Amino acid sequence: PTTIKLEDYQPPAYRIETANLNVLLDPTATLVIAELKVVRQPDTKPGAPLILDGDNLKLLSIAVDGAPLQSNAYDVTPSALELTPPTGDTFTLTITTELNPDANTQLMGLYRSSGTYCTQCEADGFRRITYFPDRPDVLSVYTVRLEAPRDACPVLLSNGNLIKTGLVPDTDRHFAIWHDPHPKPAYLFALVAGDLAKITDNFTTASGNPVELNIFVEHGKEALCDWAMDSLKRSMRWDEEAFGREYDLDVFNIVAVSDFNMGAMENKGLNIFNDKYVLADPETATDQDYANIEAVIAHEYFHNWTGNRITCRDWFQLCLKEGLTVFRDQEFSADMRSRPVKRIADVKLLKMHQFPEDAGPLAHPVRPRSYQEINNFYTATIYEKGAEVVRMLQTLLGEDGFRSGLDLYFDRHDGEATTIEAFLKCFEDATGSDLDQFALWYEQAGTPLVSVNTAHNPKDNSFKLTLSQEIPPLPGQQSAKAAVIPLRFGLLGPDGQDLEITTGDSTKVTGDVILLKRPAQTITFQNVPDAPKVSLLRGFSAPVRLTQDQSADDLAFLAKHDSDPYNRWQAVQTLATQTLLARTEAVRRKVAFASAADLVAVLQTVLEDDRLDPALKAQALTLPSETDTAQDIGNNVDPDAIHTARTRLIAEIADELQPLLLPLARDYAKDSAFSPDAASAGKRALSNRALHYHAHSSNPGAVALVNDRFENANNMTDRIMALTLLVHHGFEGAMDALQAFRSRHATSALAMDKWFAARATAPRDETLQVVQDLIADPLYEPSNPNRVRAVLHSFATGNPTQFSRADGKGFNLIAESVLQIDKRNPQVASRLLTSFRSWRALEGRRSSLAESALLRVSSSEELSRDCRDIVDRTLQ
Ligand code: B3K
Ligand code: ZN
Repeated sequence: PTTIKLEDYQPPAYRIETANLNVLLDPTATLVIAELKVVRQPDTKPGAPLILDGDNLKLLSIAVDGAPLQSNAYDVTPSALELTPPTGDTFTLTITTELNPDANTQLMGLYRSSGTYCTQCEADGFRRITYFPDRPDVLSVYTVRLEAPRDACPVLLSNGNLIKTGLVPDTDRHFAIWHDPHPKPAYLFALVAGDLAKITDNFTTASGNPVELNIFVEHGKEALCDWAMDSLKRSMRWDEEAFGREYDLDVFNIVAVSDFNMGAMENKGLNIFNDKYVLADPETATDQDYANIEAVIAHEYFHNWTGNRITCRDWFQLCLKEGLTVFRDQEFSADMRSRPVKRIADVKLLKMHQFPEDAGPLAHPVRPRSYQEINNFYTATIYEKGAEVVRMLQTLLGEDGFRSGLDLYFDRHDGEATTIEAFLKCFEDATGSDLDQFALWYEQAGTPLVSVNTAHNPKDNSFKLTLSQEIPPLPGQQSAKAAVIPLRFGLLGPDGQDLEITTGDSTKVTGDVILLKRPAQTITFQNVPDAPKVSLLRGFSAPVRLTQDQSADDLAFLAKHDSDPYNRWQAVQTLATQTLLARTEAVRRKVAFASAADLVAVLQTVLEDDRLDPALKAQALTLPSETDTAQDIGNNVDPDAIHTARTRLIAEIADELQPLLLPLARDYAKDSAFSPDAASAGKRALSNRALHYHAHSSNPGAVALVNDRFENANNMTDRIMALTLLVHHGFEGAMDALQAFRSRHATSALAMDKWFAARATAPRDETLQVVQDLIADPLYEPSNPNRVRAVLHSFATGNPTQFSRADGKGFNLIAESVLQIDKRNPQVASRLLTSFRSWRALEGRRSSLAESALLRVSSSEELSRDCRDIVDRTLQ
């Protein structure tokens, strides 16, 4: 396999100024006639070879300036078309290709989902539509004519504005012509054709331009689009207010399809979505779904500026658009909802997905230096760590400095395909700061470990804080340089109030931020009469791990008094982690557990604190997951021991705090009308968390209460929570509930995905067989990525004891499934394969069984490039 390297980047030899596509749609024989105006670049010698990318294309004809080329005048390989062009500065290339959308099971390029034609071109799907320089630094103005039968495809969409529609004389066909005035890379091209319903709304930009907004869905699903439309309008307004960014076309279209490899795609003016991130009503969507829809609609919309108007020079710069756009969607959700609750949710996600990635064989820098398959780099590191890096920039430069740098970026690079260097330069120029060392965040993989030591001297009332940093060695990165780490902090006095900070050294401390720039650094604070409690990394101001000696008393103190809500939550989590680690060790050694009284007391304080938002309470009451705990243990991990320790701890807390938890679980206002707003969602989250504890308790009434919640739920959040508890605990009533849920939701694929996932994640021995049965279920659809993920991905990533079974059968099931899926859809297969990424951290027996399963995948001769890349790196 070829490795593509950042250092090998060469600007394109030819650009395509305009691309006129005429697409004659047919399920098995679509014709694409591409008329490309090619412009030779100043540095390119006249007549230098022109190489166009292609993948799985049937070439019918090719002409230069209208003259057909004979087949000896060009070379076609499986991945390219090469020809010697005319020596002039510009010429026109006309290429006709034939495609078979129905045979496209990879869901890259042009394919059909439930009969609707749609496209996915990022990162390199356009080359599956026509021969083209399929790279993000070739920007072209597109005019697209679509033609299809009127009956089958009344709706014809492409990027930009609609120019013309009409009938094709003497046929049953019609056409539409779309023109996108904004030059764009091929990965942002899209078309959709089919028989779809739409809901319409409108928006007036800050400058007074009217914009038509449409969401297209399958007929009958119109009523499920209101939340998405509302989210879109709020996103558009917010981007104007928060970043001064206006929309720039007459129409903004969103199309929801059911077969989609990822969440959604930001094609210019024509976003295509996995319908999971569009469709919602209380009957089928959870509170989490509502929040996700709001965030993904916003994310794709925000790409219009960060990604589309300013795009990436090459795919190594992927975080330029993704990290920045995730940062923007996080800020949007924080403004729409509770900022601390959103921050905690984002950090949990980062620790759950990105930290393990960054600690294992698939670790890579936020800006990778090489890749074999770019589609494997749409990772938590590029997205979520990428967003954290942008957030640190904001912390370092302050809100005003950050905003002025971003304004300069929009100003300076609008219409360009650019780089991380150019991005950082804008912040340097706007604020006069030097970001050389900061740039290391883009270059080095691995999560820095920050260690903390303190010393209080009552004689001179001084307090010393010594901080050091290191990045543990990784494959291909033996040593790392010190990064610049902004640590937001506070020192708490005996009354729990933040002390006034006095230190002589302003190069290390600015306001409430410590800048850790060297491998180790000591800061001395003056006027500190009593040893303070240190609250470090407030708001999770840097994507690092912290090791700090903190007693249960210190943590209880912080959990109660810290003025930073994130760190209040973190203190509870740290205490819970300490308890979980000690108890996991006790399970393994078969010795008695230490008391959990400290943790119980802290949770009690949380529950009794009337000032706390219910959503925050729910988060504080959620113990670190089994995956988090495995990550904290680091090596020789026994998932069964973690599971046993965690389950027993939950049961103990449930019994101890029953007087507080039971009323929350029981007296929840189930009759009040449903509303998806954040405050109502927070109340549901807290009640469901209490119900979750109660289900683990020794109270004999628990089974009845969970059944009752299932039967009386008036929304999906409550219903699926209750169903999951019934199934995971094997409670009486579970089978009936599964049946009832299935009858009720048989026609909603999104609701049924939850049913499949609830079953696949049950931490029970029989789940292995259940998963095999689920794959054989008539409702299982191997061609539908959401359904495959609901079963297999849920099992592999959400069921640690069963995936990592001591008999290896969980690994084998996933390995076999990967091989099966790979034949149809490499992107879905390789994503599933990444669930092995922490295999080396498992205890000996399990890790060697995981290795055998990986070797079995590796030995397949027909592996896609996607899976080959993942399996090679995972085994390295
Ligand atoms: N840019 C797309 C992701 C494309 C993934 C290609 N394998 C969605 C997004 O990040 O908004
Ligand atoms: Zn994105």
